[in-house]
Amino acid sequence: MAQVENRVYRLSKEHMRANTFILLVSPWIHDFAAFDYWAKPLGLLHIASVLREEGFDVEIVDCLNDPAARTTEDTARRRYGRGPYRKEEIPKPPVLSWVPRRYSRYGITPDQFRKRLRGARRPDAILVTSGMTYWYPGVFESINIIRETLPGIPIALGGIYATLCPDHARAYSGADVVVEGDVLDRNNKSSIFLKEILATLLGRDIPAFRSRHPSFQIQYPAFDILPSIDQVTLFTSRGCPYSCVYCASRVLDGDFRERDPFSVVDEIEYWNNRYGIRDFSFYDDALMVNAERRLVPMLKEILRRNLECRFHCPNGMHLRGMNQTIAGLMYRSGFKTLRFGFETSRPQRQEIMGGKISNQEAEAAVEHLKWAGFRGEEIGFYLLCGLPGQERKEMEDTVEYVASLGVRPVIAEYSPVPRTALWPDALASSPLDLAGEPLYHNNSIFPLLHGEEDRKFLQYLKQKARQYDSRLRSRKA
Ligand code: B12
Ligand code: SF4
Repeated sequence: MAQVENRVYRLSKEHMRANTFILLVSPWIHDFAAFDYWAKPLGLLHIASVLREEGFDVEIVDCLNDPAARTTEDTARRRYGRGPYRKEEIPKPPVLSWVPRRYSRYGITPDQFRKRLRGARRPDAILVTSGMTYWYPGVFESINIIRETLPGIPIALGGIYATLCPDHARAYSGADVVVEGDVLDRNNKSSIFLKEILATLLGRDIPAFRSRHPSFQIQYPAFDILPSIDQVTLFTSRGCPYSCVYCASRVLDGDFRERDPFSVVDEIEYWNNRYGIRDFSFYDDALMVNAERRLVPMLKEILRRNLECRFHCPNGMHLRGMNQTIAGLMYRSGFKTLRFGFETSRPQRQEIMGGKISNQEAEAAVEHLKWAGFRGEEIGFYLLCGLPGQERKEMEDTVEYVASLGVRPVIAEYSPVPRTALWPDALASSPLDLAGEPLYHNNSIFPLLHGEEDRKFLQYLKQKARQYDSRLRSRKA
């Protein structure tokens, strides 16, 4: 009986939603530099999956994952699902006119964007996502063009910029609704939240959603609506149990939640079998946490099912907990790109930054990884440079220390992030109006060290890191 009732409910709900068409938009990046390091609009694709499951018609216009977002040469340079974007130089925003670098729009051209918007059926509502806070000009440009091309359609804006700078987004983006936070996993009430957003946009009530469970557990993000896919991005967990002072993970994702490792392997197998995808990247903030009950069974299962895939970890993993078993399983199951968050070799600062790793533990982790078969140039340590109060000597010592371990020092310039514990210190240390202007959060302008001397120092440090890197590569040759 329950089944019959369910079916009647489902039919009537689908009937009511039939032909309600939601267009999703993933906007451009405007920046001094951008490279596709396995970037996908994962949040929007999760939303697409839920909406489709609920009977809505869904399409996406993706300024970055459209085949036209790459020139033929860019496509030829793509490897393992990553590569350069097509770019077009545009004027710098006036507040960045002093930065001695070119500024570009990355992705498809504005005309191609208009064409994609006109090519789709007239939508009932549009959901626009956003990435880094300092990428908001690309978001605003997309919303302006949507307004011109498809006047009168309600627009909601969500994503990372909208969550971290909601007042700015409400004041200037031009969206009808600005949504903060994670819409899918809010204490299992997320789909109710998404339903409310749609009801506001459409101006009518919508029947309750069926899916009340955290969708990332069971519904795969709708990668198949992208115009092309050469890699798939995955989560095995959301959030992070740590609370590092410079990080917004908790604000964005809430509490730490883990997936069943076998369901992750099912998802990998699904994309591999159905779409021939071989490259997978993990967006987890805490892939290594609780490895014995998540990562280890997942890797064993990948090996058991004989899946021939390549795995990439562009988002820094934790070094703590790395042992021979994990390193061996990672190597054998096809991990190709390893990036770890190391930050600094200064023990005092390691403590301040959350006590996630010590030099001794880092050394042991490198030994295990190399023992398993990874080469030095496959292992990158992210180093945070330009923290409030950080001296040049500390940054240089850290680069040298990492090079001495025979792995790659990868310099990550500190980007001050609103709503983090370090934000007040960043405001106090920077002469720039970080609170009023998100463009100043850009790591490319090294927001806390932006004087001429500091810029030269950073160039020197990057050059040094590159030299160590090429030494590692030539050792291989
Ligand atoms: C994966 C990741 C990366 C990847 C690629 C990201 C990309 N797509 O371009 C890599 C590793 C390359 C990267 C690099 C960097 N990153 Co990063 N990254 C992340 C990470 C871990 C996940 C982002 C993500 O995709 N989440 C997954 C999806 C599911 O979430 P979502 O998109 O937010 O979507 C949900 C909601 O927002 C909402 N939603 C989304 N869109 C919409 C639309 C509507 C209409 C609605 C209603 C809802 C909605 O619903 C979705 C589902 O619930 C975040 C941290 C985090 N936990 O979020 C940091 C984060 C975004 N990165 C950050 C930083 C600092 C960086 C670097 C600057 C680090 C450095 N110093 O080098 C670089 C900069 C790279 C560059 N210049 O391009 C900062 C943000 C900085 C900022 N000012 O905005 C974050 C927040 C981490 C932090 N430190 O706190 N990053
Ligand atoms: S920096 Fe990494 S370890 Fe620290 S809270 Fe953020 S995601 Fe977690």
